[in-house]
Amino acid sequence: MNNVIIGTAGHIDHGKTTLIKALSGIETDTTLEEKERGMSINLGFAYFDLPSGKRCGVVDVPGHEKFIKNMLAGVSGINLVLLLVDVREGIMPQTREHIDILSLLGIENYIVVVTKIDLVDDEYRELVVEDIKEFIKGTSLENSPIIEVDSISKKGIPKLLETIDTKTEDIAKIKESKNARLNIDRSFQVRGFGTVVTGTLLEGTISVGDELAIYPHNKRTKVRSIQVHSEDVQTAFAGQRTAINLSNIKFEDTRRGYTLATPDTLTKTYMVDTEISIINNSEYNLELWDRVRVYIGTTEVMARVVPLGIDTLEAGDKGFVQLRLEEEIAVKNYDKFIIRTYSPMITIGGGVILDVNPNKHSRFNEEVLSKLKIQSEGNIQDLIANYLLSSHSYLADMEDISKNLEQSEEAVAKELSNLLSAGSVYKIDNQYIHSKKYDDIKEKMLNVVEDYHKKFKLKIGIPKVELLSKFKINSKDIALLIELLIINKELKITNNFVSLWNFEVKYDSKQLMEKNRIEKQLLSAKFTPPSIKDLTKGVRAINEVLDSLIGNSIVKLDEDLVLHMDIYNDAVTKVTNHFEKEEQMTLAEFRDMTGSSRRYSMAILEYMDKQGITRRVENYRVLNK
Ligand SMILES: Nc1nc2c(ncn2[C@@H]2O[C@H](COP(=O)(O)OP(=O)(O)OP(=O)(O)O)[C@@H](O)[C@H]2O)c(=O)[nH]1
Ligand SMILES: [Mg+2]
Repeated sequence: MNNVIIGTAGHIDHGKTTLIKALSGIETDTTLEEKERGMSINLGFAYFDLPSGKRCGVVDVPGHEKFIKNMLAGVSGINLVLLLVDVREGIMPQTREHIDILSLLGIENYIVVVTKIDLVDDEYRELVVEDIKEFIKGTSLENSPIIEVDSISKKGIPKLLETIDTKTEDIAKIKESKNARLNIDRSFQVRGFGTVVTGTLLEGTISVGDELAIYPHNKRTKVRSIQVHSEDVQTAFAGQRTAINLSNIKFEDTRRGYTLATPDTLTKTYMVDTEISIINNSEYNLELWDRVRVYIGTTEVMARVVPLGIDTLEAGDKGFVQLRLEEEIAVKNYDKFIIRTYSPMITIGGGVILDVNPNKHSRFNEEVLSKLKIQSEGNIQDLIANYLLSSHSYLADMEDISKNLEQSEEAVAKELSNLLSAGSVYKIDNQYIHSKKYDDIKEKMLNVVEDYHKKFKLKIGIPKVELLSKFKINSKDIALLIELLIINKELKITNNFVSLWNFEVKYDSKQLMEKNRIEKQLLSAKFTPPSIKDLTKGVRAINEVLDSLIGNSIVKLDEDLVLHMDIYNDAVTKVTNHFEKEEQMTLAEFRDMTGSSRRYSMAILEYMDKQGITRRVENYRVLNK
């Protein structure tokens, strides 16, 4: 792992800032107030090099319980935590609260640092270390190394550096992502430069010149320059502490809590479905309409609680909750957050977002609960099926799926092929549809076609454009769905008329007689057919028979003229042959080829133009390529 961000944690005055100074030489308590009061109020930032040469970024957090909000803004993006314990005091309230918060956020890598060992004797120190070991049993810190230091004389610091080096070797690689995201933890104005924001780049890369969006207001900005650990760089990578100089943006539009990200990659929302865990020793429960503080990324918002499938979440419980937020946030599925009570402010739990864009649910809806369960378990195959089933459109392509589920296209492709062979999903032209949605659209479509057949018994089918117009689905998707139904032998298409797969026009004997007569007459008339009026003698029943043959054995050239299909095909062959030798064809040439008149030739060629076979240029025609 190349980029490591180390965070501090621990009770007030336990020596976090002093340790960071011992490691990096950087004093992170920078404000006058911090210096005068001898405590950290806001986040501090530093960096240092490990014995292996690796450079680490550091976020130093305040320990005072009043500033937990700042501490929470600092932990976004941290991958190793130094949990500090003052040897004279042992585990204290904020030691516990920080451990709770970090565990709820899913942070897995810790080093416990026992500080101020110069102030006690060896026996006392050993007792405290034993106590700490006892305390971390069963927590996410169990098995973490415990290092003892005196940050003033730097005793134990080399050992700590070595331990950090080994610890950071096996930290899992940050998830690859094309899209950049950085939760802003500071923003300031630099004379002559304009606006600068800082934060840990959580995913993706940011390069000079990139156009990015600031969420949640979604204003666009451009990257003018980038610094990583005080050095100018062209590109910042995921996992780096980054300072970005932005152009085209007002300073007021950047502040802690906002997010800098690739445009159109986060969802702005006032409501999220989540799974929340309540800490084991919480004195507070979560009940319907409780007002809580939600800390997500570097922001804090108020929210109302709507438990789903459960009435109350008590200490140690884990359950689904819809959060109704009082301000808009911009997030992704699987983002983690912390919940604190409104007043007094106490950490009671934390969770993960399962749906960034849900509806309001009735609280005990089985379908909703089972979907959330699938989201929570995170099995990719189920997630894909879930997504295809609940997305607003019928069809989705691979890019769409992998973007929404934040999975690689490779993983999605593998699972899709499993779903295809299991028959849970259908594929058409690189688009996928869930079998339940397929069944739904199939039923609707077959009903429309069947109704048409009932109404127009002698017509070979419903014109395709008419069928398309019956559905309020974008025309490209509906055309693909028709194609899929044809492939699956539910529908068939003849010259742009759609019918049920098994449908055949059935004539009675009288109609059959008329059919034969019309076809024979048209065949023998070749390129000079009688008009429709002459063929039907204006009789409605005959007209119906003639109508039924359109697209089948005859071609309708215009309102007056029809041609036998064989004759028309013959004309097409003649024209194609002509263009094998010639570039152009005049109306007269066509007339001579077919032995017809000018009037007929014009109608036939105009029809061929409409069919896209030929194209008119000035007073001649060319092959339409
Ligand atoms: N003797 C001794 N003093 C220490 C050591 N580490 C810290 N101190 C002192 O302990 C006091 C508090 O240290 P800080 O580093 O400010 O503590 P902190 O954890 O950053 O405090 P907050 O940020 O306010 O939570 C300071 O006076 C330090 O000089 C140590 O290892 N040995
Ligand atoms: Mg401090």
